[in-house]
Amino acid sequence: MRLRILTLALTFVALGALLATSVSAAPPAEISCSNNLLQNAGFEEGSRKTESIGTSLSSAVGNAWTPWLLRGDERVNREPEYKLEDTNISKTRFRAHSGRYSQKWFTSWGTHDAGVYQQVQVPPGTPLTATTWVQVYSGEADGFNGTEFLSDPQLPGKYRVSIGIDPTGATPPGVGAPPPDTVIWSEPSLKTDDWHQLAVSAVSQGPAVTVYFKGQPEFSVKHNDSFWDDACLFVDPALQAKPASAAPAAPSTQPTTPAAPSASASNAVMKPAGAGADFAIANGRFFTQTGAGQGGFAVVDDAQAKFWTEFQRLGGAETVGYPISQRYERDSFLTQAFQKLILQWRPDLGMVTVVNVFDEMSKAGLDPALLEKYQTPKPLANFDPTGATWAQIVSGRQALLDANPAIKARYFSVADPLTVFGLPVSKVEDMGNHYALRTQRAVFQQWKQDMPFAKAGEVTIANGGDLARSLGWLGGSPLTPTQVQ
Ligand SMILES: [Ca+2]
Repeated sequence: MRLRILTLALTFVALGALLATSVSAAPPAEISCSNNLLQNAGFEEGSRKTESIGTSLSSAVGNAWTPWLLRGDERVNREPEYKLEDTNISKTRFRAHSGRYSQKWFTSWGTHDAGVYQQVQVPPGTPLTATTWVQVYSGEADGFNGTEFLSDPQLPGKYRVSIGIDPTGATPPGVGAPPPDTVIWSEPSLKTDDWHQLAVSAVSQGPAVTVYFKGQPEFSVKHNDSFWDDACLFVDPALQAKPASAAPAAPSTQPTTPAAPSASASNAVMKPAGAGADFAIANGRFFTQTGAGQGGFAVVDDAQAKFWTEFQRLGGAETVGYPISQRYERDSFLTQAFQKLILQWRPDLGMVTVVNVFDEMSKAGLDPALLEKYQTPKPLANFDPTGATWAQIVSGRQALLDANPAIKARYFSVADPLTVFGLPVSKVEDMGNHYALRTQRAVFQQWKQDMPFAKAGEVTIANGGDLARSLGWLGGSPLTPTQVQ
């Protein structure tokens, strides 16, 4: 204890020297929210205890959000406690930006490097802006003025807050791990007490982006609390019309597409908005759409395997997706991962088979993550009748599609749905803003409302290969693109 008092006293001396240089940035214009892609953005839709996913304290986090934090010692990077602030019972100042609740995390006499995140599915190449309102209460003294608690200006915690977007949709591997290096962060704000808005912009690179909040006090004072409310993630077409540096709080560098080689004038396959070029190479084709500006992946026929022939036979990019890996060996078969399907060359058959990627992720224990992060229904257990023939199993499984004619029509829209999608493995489930049905190799989503990438009523197919990569199931596979000269 004596050591701690000494440490605090030294901290205060250092703080006094820093006060003179304290500055505050001019507040930016308020950014309004429309067509919010975040769930539970105002923290009014319930919370859950998070001990089961790795927090050690009795923390609770708003539904649809996941905590992240670094673990240090009791004073530096201490694990914060997460709570929903309930302004109906709060005796402090008004700590919800709107509604009844805000998300709060805090440490007492400790710093932290922590926050929450939420992953959102968007198509690659989508320009996005994320915003949130935040309020900070930080300092050594309680600062109670009779009606509310105010931050201590004499001995502040120098509590920095920022918002980030990971354009690749990556998430930390677990509680205790930092956000990925790929996150683009807003400039940290040091403002205390008043609600103010943070903003950051990015263009999505994969099938999802992840929105992060971060609180990071510098000094281990008594109060290091932050409150977060009314977040928003929206498609921001303005980002495409002006340079990145002109956008509010935009990253200084945007992903760039390498100079297209002359061959790019050849026939292009179907490509999503914002995608780069693909072009013919010997015995196949080279795709830069999934190279994140760092090159691309070849799909070719050679003496070992005929991925290019098979890619075309299965319907090309529309059905298979663009390649997201080099060739690699899995289960002793030569394998290549694409956005939608993962293909394995079978020399015994002279053709590829499609990996049952959702069945495999289920075996790997990823059903909870698939449900939480991608609203993928859990598979049915013991569904097929004992002793059923293959034809009876197929018939019974495909009858699950009858619950949603639009999803059923999309499933049967390909020539060989069993090969491309596999058997249905879930019922049609209501996921809030869409209905979802899971198959062995794909997830079908019918949207209830207009989305940036789909009209209300439209059915889209989640990219199984991309989800597998995002959840780490492709870990160890060669995912680095080949450079383009
Ligand atoms: Ca609220």
